[in-house]
Amino acid sequence: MTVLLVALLLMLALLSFWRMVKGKLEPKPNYPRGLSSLPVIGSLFHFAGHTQLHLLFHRLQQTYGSLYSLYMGSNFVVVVNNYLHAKEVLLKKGKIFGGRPRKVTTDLLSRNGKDIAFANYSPIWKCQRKLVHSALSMFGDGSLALEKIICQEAASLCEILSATQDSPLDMAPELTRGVTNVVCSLCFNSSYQRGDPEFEAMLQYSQGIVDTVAKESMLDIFPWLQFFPNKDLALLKKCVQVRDQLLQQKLVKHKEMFSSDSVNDLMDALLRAKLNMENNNSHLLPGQELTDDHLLMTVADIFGAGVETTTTVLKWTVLYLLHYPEVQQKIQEEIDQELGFNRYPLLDDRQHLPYLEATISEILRIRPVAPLFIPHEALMDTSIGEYDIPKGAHIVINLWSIHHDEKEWEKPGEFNPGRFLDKDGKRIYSPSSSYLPFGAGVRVCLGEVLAKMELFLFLSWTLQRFTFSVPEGHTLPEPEGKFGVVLQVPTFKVKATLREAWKSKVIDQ
Ligand code: PLO
Repeated sequence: MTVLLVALLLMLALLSFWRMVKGKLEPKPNYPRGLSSLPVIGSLFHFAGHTQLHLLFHRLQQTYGSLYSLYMGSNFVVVVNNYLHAKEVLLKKGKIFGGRPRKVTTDLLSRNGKDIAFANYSPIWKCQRKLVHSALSMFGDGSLALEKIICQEAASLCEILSATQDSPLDMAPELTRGVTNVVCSLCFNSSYQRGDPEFEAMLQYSQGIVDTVAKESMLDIFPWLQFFPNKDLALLKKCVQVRDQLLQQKLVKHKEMFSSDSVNDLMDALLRAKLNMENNNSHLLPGQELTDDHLLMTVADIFGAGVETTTTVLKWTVLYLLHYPEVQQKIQEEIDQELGFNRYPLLDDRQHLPYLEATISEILRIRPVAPLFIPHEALMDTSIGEYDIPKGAHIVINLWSIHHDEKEWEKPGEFNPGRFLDKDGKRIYSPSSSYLPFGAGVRVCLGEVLAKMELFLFLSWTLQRFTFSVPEGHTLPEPEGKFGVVLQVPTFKVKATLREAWKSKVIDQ
């Protein structure tokens, strides 16, 4: 008996010794330095009172360095504030970091990730992206059609500005309608008139979605909250329902009118691809077919992204022009010199208007559309720099920090379009690689070309004809954005004054 006991004790001692040795031989994973955390809530107590997450994450670098980790509830999150690490995640290891964390709000928005922006990396996702990419180049970049559509919308915006001239105007809905009509032509081959009730409904639901989705809210951190009454969740559900009804109507109409010989918009292109895939069903694996849900959610993404992002940048630009009238004047002088007053701007003029192009680049730097992008998820154990990253970690890339890095940008807080110009002021270039307004890698923005076309045309058209200023009795709007899925611009009014040379002219296209 005693022999047995001694043998047992000896075995236990050996086992623990072996474990200790093994522990020493196998080093602990070297995770990025972490914020302190508590069970259940994780590191959330560091966030108390902070709604501007991008600014908080930027500031935390002072204590924790540019790459650090924290717990959002029980999720392990790595925050990347440096562009070299960001490029490692997005470009070098793009596929490994190509996942998206599942969230209550984005699952609701995208029918459990059947869209592009919030869906995981998968064969069907790659197919959706490819389809959208080729549709965009078919209707957009490759042809003159889109340029014409944007110019039409820019002209209609100018008409509204001249009709409301000199009286204070909230430009937001007007800009949104212009941009919406461009995306509407692309997606559905249709457009909205001013005051169209469907457009008003769209404005409302879209705002509701922007206010509630993907902003690291408690609902996303603690998914069980969805089973309790929650104001944000109720609003999101209502808005998604309105959006889905509108989309469903469009799908039904497109199906009725569909002919594979005449593909006029993105919805037609997706319908054709779906039919083609069904006809060659030998290639279809279960769970990999393009369903109606995939189709609707893809269009919803392109539509939502197309509207919300470009409109936001246009609003930021007008806001900054109010703060910097000298920049506005310089853009106008350049337009006057290169184009004069007898013709309207075209895409070909981009190369001749470097100061306007530099202004757009600077706006995208100083007020990035998505300051934290959309979080990525590591699909396997991997690393960033010298640090280990476990499978399932959420990666938040802080584009705000990348665009405000003092080692990369001179006085990053200052608005200075000139930084994007060579010393003769004739050519646009990026003085630093710490600049990723459209992201990079496998999930790079699909709409970059379209967005740049729209920004250039809307701004050159309006600034050729009008000067923006703060209306009498109004104050300059603060350039503070509100953090969310996009960095939201405050509401403000402008006075648009028709420039001297245009007073005797009619705006025609
Ligand atoms: C904007 C509100 C819409 O109603 C739905 C929508 C769809 C796609 C989202 C977009 C919103 C916000 C900006 C997003 C875009 C996909 C890619 C883009 C997140 C929520 C960015 C900036 O990454």
